[in-house]
Formats: sequence, C-alpha cells, structure tokens
Amino acid sequence: MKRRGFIKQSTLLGLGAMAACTPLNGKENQNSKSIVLSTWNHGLSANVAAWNILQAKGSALDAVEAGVRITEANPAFTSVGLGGLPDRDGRVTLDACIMNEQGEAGSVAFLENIMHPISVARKVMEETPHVMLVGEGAEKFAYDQGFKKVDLLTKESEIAWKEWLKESEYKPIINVENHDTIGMIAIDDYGNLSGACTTSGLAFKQNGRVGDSPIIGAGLFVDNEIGAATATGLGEEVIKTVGSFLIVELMRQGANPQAACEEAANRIIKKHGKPKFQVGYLALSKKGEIGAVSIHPGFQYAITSSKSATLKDAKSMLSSD
Ligand code: SD4
Repeated sequence: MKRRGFIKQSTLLGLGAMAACTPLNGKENQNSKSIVLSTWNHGLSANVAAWNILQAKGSALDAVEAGVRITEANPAFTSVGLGGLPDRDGRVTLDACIMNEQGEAGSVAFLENIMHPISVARKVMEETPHVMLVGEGAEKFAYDQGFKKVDLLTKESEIAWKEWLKESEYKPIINVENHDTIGMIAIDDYGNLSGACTTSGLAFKQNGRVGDSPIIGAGLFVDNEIGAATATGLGEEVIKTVGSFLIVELMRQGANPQAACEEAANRIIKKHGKPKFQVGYLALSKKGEIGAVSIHPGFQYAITSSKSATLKDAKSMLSSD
C-alpha cells in the first residue's frame, strides 16, 4: 500500500501508533526547515497534504489550508466540515480561521452549507477589508466567491443527533469525537509561519453558539517573529483565557513553546480546580521548537517534518483519575 493510503487507513482505523513509525518517502530534503503540527489523529492525513506543499517549496499558508481541507471533506470526522455533528436543532454550523505570516487573518463563524469554511476564511482575509464574517452574511459571501452549496448533514450524523434528542442532555465530554477540531500550524522552508483552525464545534450545541476556533487569539494565533499556537477542546474556556495569544506572548517573553502551553493550560486549571472538560494546545516556535499540552490525558497530535510523520501524546497536566 502506498504510504499515503496507509496513513489514511491507519488514521481511520485509529492505528495512529503504527503510522507514527512510518518514515516519509525517503526522498525528503533533510535540510528542510518545514514542520507541520496538527491536532488529533486526523492530523496525520491532513499533514500529508500540507507536507506535499511544504516539500514543493510552497508556503505555510497554502500548506495549512490544503491540510485542513482534507479533514473538512472527510465525512468520517464528525467534528469538522462535512459530516460534522449538528447543533441541537439539527443544523451543521461551522467555525474556521486562518492566519498568515504577515499577521493577516480571516475568519468565518456560524457558517452553514459550505464544505470548506477554511477557504472562505482565507477569502475573507484576502478579498475583504474585514477579519470575520458570520452566519448568513458569511454564506452569501461564500456563494459570491464561487463556493457551492452542500448539505453537510450526513445520514450518520443525523442518526447521532436523533439519538441525542431522546435525552437532549448537553454534556461536554473529555476526549471524545465531539472535541476534535483540527488546528494546524506550520513553518515553511522560508521560515514563515501560518495556521488554520476549523471545526463544527461542540456536538448538539445551542443554535448560534460559536466557539474559540474562529476567534483570532483564542483558537489560533500566529506571530511570524515568535511562533504560532492553536487550541482544541472546550472553546468557552479557551476564549476566556485567550489561549493561543497567551501562548505566543509567553513565548515572546522567553518561554519555550512547551512551557508556554503548560502555563496556558494551568491558567484554566487554576480557575476550575480539576476541570471535567478537556482543552489541548499546540505551539511551534520560529526556531521549530514544539509545545503540546492538554488538561487531561488523551490529546494526540500529528507532527510531520523531514524526519518522520508521527502521532504523539501531548503531555497532560492532570492524571487520568
Ligand atoms: C469549540 N474548540 O467549538 C471547539 C471544540 C472542539 O472539536 O475542539 N471540537 O469549542
């Protein structure tokens, strides 16, 4: 089986550890500075698309957009794009943002019927004087830009929603499929950083709810002088602590990415004692150092560089019991 097929299948089967040992294609430029990091095991297949661009001397911006589009288009991932679990009214509403090396940013929130919110976010960044479009306005803008209307609610997600309706209990749970936004941050061979973050948000959320993922500074932040960070997990807590911005600012003050992620997670832990919810952070410095932290065990991230494509466990700040 070709490596890419293997990774895809491994990811779908949850065999992240096997894919973790798989070398790239043996033809990588060992001097390449490029690195791509993304959240959860679906990051492995997303990283393949990003890596192809980085290895062709493409930009980190193009890489992160192409990478997360893989996850958005895959109906098996029920927390991003097509097949995302709907809100409590049965509507699939998507949040996404993107940020480039110039500190430019674009974002969409509460967007329906569009398979690739990340690409709409990029259009907001590049084609408008704005940063953020939401709801119907964002959808109309997407159609104006040539995006097609797509019914995002798959049979499987509809069945899951109908099952949920029986009890209608809203309970954010740790480390299950309803917490697996894809956040991706990358550095390219020119030393430039960019990031992307895209999600259908919390499963069965209140209609109109927007999480951290499209909020610049919360779900994603990039500062090309310093580094980049992205978040997954319970967005309300990430927004209240401006998590990704905090991490990059701590790095600016001298913290390495791991220490910065730990401090950001600790800010949340301090407020809640031992929180029942999960939050995870990834960070990448301009020098290519990495940080990966979650509140509870179970948060995995995918890292691809010229050395390997690997799925790793993030350090958790609390133990499993
Ligand atoms: C949100 N951070 O909307 C997202 C949740 C998440 O997969 O990570 N979902 O709050």
